[in-house]
Amino acid sequence: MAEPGMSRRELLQRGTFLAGLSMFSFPGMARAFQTQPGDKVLPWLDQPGEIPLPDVVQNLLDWEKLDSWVTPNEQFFNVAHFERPVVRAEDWALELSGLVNRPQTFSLDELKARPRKETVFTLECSGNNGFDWFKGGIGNATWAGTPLAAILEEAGVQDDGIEVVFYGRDKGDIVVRDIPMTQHFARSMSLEDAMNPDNLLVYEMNGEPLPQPNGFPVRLIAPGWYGIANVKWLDRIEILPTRYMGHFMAREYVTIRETERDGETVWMETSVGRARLKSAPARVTRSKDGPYRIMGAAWGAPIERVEVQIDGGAWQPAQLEHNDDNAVTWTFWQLGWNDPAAGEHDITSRAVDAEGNVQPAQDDPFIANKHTYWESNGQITRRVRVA
Ligand SMILES: Nc1nc2c(c(=O)[nH]1)N[C@H]1C(S)=C(S)[C@@H](COP(=O)(O)O)O[C@H]1N2
Ligand SMILES: [Mo]
Repeated sequence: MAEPGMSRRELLQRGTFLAGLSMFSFPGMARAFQTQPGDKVLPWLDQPGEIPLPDVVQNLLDWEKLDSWVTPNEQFFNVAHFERPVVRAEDWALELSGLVNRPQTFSLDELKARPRKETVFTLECSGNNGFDWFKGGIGNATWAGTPLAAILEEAGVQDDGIEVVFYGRDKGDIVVRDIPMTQHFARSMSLEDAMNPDNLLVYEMNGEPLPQPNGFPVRLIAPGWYGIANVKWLDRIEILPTRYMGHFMAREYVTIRETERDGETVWMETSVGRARLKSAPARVTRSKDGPYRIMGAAWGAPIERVEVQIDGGAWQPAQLEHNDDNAVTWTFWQLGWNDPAAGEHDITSRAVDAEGNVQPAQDDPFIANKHTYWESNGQITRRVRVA
């Protein structure tokens, strides 16, 4: 939403200015919450429960310990639906086939010899906040690789090629209509979405070779998309003349919403795709000399502002930090909390994007009438006790 008195052009200029400034004055790793020595974290009363699928979801972000805008690799969550294949770079190649004039195979060295591009992107699992144990399926990293678009262009996608399928090395057993199958993990995008210049074939994460749980040696990074689209252990790209309806496109990672249309209930099923506007309280601290502070993050769209509500009271504007004015990296925020009464308190945050969209409340029909757990971007409430 535009500030009063600011033209579109001024806003754009401000955006460019802020982007330049932040690159200049905060080299990624140095960015952090401004915590003072002696700050004490008040533990959340609603701690996430045990992960019921410890083979699938690992290393979730501990919000209370979050202190770096870029998530160190060893603190980055990971999700694997089938297995975590250990791939040796020497035994790996990326195959590009299907409706292309020049099918290609790339070794890791060949990919690394191509133009290198870095991007900072906050990756969130679309299942995050879909369960009480799942609150930390998010992290922010600097990813380095080579643009996908040039590779597709050089291969020459044929006129009837409309869909790009990305396959992982990992595979597993699934049963559909009583048919048992062993399939590789796969996700697809329309050719137009795949050609987005921001998409990278990534071989580095925060300056290190891509860690094995995060897809070594190469993964797709599609900034602005939920985690599921960012295929790890990538070893095959195939161009199809039709939409792809694989397991993780058309059966799992399908959001089911009950909607209303002219008084009729219409059930909508959509494949999980682009990230959604969201925020979360990260932690509450108490400093040595008294004052309390609430800190958190907001992501999924260009963040215009974040507001915080305590015990259902008035929404108070938080102060934004590290707001890169883009849709693909998280913004940190904080709010001073003066003289909270002793006892338990509810803390809720909501983000507002540059177009004025507000992160939905939990009782908003958009969330309340969603029957699957993916894309749970409703407002998050956490609970603390003040002594
Ligand atoms: N090959 C492959 N890629 C995958 C997955 C997978 O199971 N196999 N999981 C996806 C999901 S659901 C998420 S949330 C992200 C998580 O990325 P990370 O493990 O690097 O955090 O990877 C995606 N890419
Ligand atoms: Mo995910």
